[in-house]
Amino acid sequence: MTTPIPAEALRAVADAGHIVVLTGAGISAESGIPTFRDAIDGFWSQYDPRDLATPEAFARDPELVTRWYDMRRGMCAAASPNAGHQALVHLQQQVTARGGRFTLLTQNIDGLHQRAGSTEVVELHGSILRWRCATCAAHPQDLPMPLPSFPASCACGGHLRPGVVWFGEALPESALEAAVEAAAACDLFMSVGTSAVVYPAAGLIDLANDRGVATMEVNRDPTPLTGRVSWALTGCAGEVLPRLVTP
Ligand code: BJW
Ligand code: ZN
Repeated sequence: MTTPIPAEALRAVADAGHIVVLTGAGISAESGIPTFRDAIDGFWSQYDPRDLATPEAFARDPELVTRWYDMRRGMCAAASPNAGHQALVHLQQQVTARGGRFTLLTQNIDGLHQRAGSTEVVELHGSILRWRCATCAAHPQDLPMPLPSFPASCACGGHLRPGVVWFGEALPESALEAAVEAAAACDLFMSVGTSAVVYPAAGLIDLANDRGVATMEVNRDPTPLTGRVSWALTGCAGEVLPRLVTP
């Protein structure tokens, strides 16, 4: 179900001086990438993603965790940005053209915002497209798809791991600092396609809510934020965002 968009919400997007958008896996769902908490069919349905996205899982079973990430890397590389990603490119252009500021924070690791044309994207949870050695931190270039072995080896003998942030790991310092600064300064915070349960990203909206500035959610389903935003817009990001942002 897609709700009508209140005129005040449209005005807030059209008039805000500094917009922060925080995206989650829901915005890439319409590109065919399963969300983090969606079940993946077949072999991988027996695993809970929360049990694989940890340093402990990688230490315990590097082959399994590397296979899971390499399969998902293939899905991300094969996907294309959708109307939701494109609407945020238009929004960035419009806000910038009127002399305002636009900050795109994403929890997504798929690189689709950048491929759509968004610039200065703040990747809070890293990228599945960049890998590094878990031992010496070397960054291999041009990783073959699929990887040649599971786990894949570095010249130093260590294992390669995806450049994502696992549960229990710190977010990249510069990304978190940029996110906190922007959320504390914006006059409209939009949360798009995220279940809003993973911290510290889920807490960023409080930096806007606590100052009494406008907040908005765009999501297919209710989340812990739904009752706490100025406008909760129900629907798919690829349908709602283009209606919020007329090109
Ligand atoms: C649509 C749609 C459509 C579908 N249109 N909508 C405070 C309280 C409690 C716990 C903690 C806390 N602070 C920290 C923690 C611990 C932990 C945490 O938050 N746990 C909670 C789960 C309880 N956080 C951490 O461990 C973080 N690290 C940390 O805090 O470090 C501290 C530290 C400091 C110094 C030194 C050391 C440590 C790290 C969190 C990293 C999260 N990483 C992951 C995995 C990335 C790699 C991978 O993908 O495998 O990031 S977890 C996973 O969740 C992924 C996502 O980015 C993230 C958020 O998920 P997202 O994007 O919201 O997706 P879904 O699937 O949950 O939701 C999709 C939504 O879209 C749904 O709502 C759908 O309805 C909707 N939807 N189709 C619109 N078409
Ligand atoms: Zn190495």
